[in-house]
Amino acid sequence: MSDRVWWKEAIVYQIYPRSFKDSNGDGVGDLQGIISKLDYIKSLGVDAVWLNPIYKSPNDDGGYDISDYYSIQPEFGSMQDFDELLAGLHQRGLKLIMDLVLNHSSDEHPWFVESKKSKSNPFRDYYFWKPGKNGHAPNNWPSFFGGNAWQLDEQTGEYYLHLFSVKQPDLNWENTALRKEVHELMRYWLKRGVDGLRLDVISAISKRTDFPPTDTVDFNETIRRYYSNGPRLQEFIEEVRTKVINEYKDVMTVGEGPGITPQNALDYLDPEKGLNMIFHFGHMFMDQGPGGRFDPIPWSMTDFTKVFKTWDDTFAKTGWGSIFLGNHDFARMVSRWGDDSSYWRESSTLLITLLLSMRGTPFIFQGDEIGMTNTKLKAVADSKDIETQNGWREAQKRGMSEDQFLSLANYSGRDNARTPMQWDDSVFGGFTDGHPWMDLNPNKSRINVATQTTDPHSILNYFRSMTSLRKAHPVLTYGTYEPIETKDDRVFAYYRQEGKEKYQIVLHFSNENSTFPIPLNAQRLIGNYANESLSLRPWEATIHKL
Ligand code: ISL
Ligand code: CA
Repeated sequence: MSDRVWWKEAIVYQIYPRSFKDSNGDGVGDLQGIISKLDYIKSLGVDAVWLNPIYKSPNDDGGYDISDYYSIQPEFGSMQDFDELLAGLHQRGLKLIMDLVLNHSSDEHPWFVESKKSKSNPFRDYYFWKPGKNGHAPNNWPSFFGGNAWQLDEQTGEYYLHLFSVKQPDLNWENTALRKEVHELMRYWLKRGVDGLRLDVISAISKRTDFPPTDTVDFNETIRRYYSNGPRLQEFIEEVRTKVINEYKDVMTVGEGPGITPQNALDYLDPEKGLNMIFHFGHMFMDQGPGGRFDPIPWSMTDFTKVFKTWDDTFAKTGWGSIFLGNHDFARMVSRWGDDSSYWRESSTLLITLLLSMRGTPFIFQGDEIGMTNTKLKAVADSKDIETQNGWREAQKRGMSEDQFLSLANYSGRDNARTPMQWDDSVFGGFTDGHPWMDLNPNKSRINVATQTTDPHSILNYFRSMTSLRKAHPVLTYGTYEPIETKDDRVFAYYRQEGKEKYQIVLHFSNENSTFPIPLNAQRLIGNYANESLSLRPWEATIHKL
């Protein structure tokens, strides 16, 4: 167990501030709200908090469109509130990871406002501008949020690149002055005492500046081949690491890596020159067809378990993995991988067992510790997400009905993850005293923190037991990962081992019964059913020390 560092041992709790806790009755979660819940966060047994973006933003894409990297979104509070939050976390021994969005800015950022003014503006080159081709966009790149990724600007008659929404123009990292600005803003937050950075779509910061047209209709393939892993990626990351990150002690970096593959992931993770970790989407994109998020395809348990093996093998060489089963961009983990009706408790706790017994730093999304589930939009107009709104616009062009589209959005849309946190069974779930910016999931009266706090068998209390178990047995953090072959593909089983210390984890992804041998003399450390049994019950999860 050499090479011990805090971020390998940390369990990270992800907070979507808009939906966590409102302190002043305007219906929007805020920093004072988070401050009021710090003891709750600490009680979970986690070590760090990752905050989704809290910077000034027109909020076209949930704050991922930043108009000022140096100030706090007024709805969320002030810089003073931020310092208070940071101090409050540190007092409790918790670290803070900030989310920096550096692949693009808001179109309302002063850089873009300038850049738009004329072809000769000094900020022109901070973004990607191109003339059209025969009256059309410069190439056929599709945007993540539907439509073409180039937008015509009437004033100068050129197009700018926006891989995400039209209000998120891509920043041009080829420009040295822009890169200096980026380094400066990172220093600003690190100087304030932030412990780590999550770098949004870091895989896309280096563009193929000849902008070759994509020749595939498969969106995720386009991400892999055209948007990610560009020619200067390693150089840009190395510059960030050596000129900025290394100036501060013990700072952790985790990149978000849509489009990375096991073959190129390690390019990001050089111990001296790279990031510490990168989120891959092996399992998250598994059920997406060529059309991406709103084009679901079936997935199998074999595909699912293979992802963990492939990626553990990758990071076993160098680097370090990160484990997550949901976040603010995807469906709720229990609705997606578990059974959120008949076996809601069992499958939630099974997924928690998986998350906290894998090699790699676990990231848990707010609400998953109480088994929050997907919500149901009744009309597309109820969606608060630009991806869903735009997806519907595109779907209509293909002749889809609203009901058809809603079934897709309710399966995989981002609104599912973004409903307000369910603190208690009151009208607005204890999230706000005012009117919430987004409807709560109606199941808040059944699924909430208050009820689960007092129930010893709750998902919440199981989560706490799992975090302390992981801490008590460092082999669950550092030990090797070895999948066990099983006859029943609904049984996901593996060993974690270091030297003579060995653990067996068995996770039964099914509503039926099954069996799996437990070696004699094995000691059961935890399980999501009260007693041991010779058979495997629906969604049973166990950890044994061998
Ligand atoms: O969710 C996805 C698939 O549709 C991902 O591809 C996701 O859009 C992608 O990983 C980028 O996500 C990040 O950057 C976006 C922002 O909307 C997401 O919330 C953020 O996590 C643009 O900044
Ligand atoms: Ca508020």
